[in-house]
Amino acid sequence: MTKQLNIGMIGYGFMARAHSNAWTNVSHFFDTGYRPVLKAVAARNVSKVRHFAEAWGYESQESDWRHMVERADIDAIDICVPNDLHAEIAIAAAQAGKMVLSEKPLARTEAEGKPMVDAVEKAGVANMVWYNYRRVPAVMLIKQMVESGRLGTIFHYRAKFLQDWTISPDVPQGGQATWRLDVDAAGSGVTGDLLAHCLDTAIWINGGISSLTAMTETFIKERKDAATGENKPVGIDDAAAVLTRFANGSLGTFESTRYARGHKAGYTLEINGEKGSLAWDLHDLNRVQFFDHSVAGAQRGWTNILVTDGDHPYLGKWWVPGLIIGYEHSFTHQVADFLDGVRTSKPAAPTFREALETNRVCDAILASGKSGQWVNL
Ligand code: 4PW
Repeated sequence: MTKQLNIGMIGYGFMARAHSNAWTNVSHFFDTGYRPVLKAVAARNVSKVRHFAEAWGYESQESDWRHMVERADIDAIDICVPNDLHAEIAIAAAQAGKMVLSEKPLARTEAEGKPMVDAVEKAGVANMVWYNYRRVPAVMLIKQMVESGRLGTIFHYRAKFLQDWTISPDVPQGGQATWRLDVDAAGSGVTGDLLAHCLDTAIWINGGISSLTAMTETFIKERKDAATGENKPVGIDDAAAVLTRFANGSLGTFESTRYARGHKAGYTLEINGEKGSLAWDLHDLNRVQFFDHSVAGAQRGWTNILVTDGDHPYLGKWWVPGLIIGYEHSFTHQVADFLDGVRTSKPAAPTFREALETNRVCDAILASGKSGQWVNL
């Protein structure tokens, strides 16, 4: 019998829309045993939260997330607010016995994330961090191909996440749309916001990172505070380039920046192994590029796997073979896996504990960016 699961959303920004869409759609396509209900949304700005509630069909609204966490009719709290609020909300929600889902990164630092892990584990509540790119079918297929040995020994893992939206010095820091530039709210710049995705995918596919060295830069040193209009120093990293060694012996290179003119969300990855290579590009997200060295002679070369068939990860739940899906589906897949995890008591990854590792690596990148030294993890 399908059970109702009442969702309490905190926040009304871009990510709250992506998550609300997933909660709304999941039971139309996936049989998880649960039917999420958009029960309440909380945020301080009463008129904006009302507008959001109406647009998405939330049954009620709260102006203080604390009230929502205390409500008996809420089963799961979904945190879609700036990073500095994740810990306090997640810990309160876990203590109130709610399932907790947090937008990435788990926290601003590993130290801030650790009590969140302790809280959800002590309370025994289901928990997950929204690293959604794992749930792109093509990325999941890459994971399956690597695991099944199609590449053999892995030599290189390479990933980039490129944007260009902060090149103008007129972009302020702080505030609704630009909190990602305020170090107090975000904890870091591209490292926690963009590289964290690349690292999460990399660790999931290729295993743990054992050491790294990083170069980070803040190109624009002062920006206006969105609230006061005063100039203040910029504390985030605008760009990061990282060299890593993985525990399996392979080498990693990672780059993220918000200063790559022309790029808006340029997430690409490539893996090179003894028997072949695999590559993926977010802007062509239904395709995997595969070089299979076992193909003989003249026919050997890069080929396309169009990930649109019923036997590809998640695809059998959507349309007829050959039809494509998009960014938003990765969130629906993550919700489906989360609900399956609740039903089977096999938690969907990444749990808070698993996502803490990405925070640990991010901390090491920022430390190495400052010191110029290699860091052992
Ligand atoms: O999590 C990331 C965001 O903060 C996203 O995946 C892309 O980059 C889109 O917005 C930012």
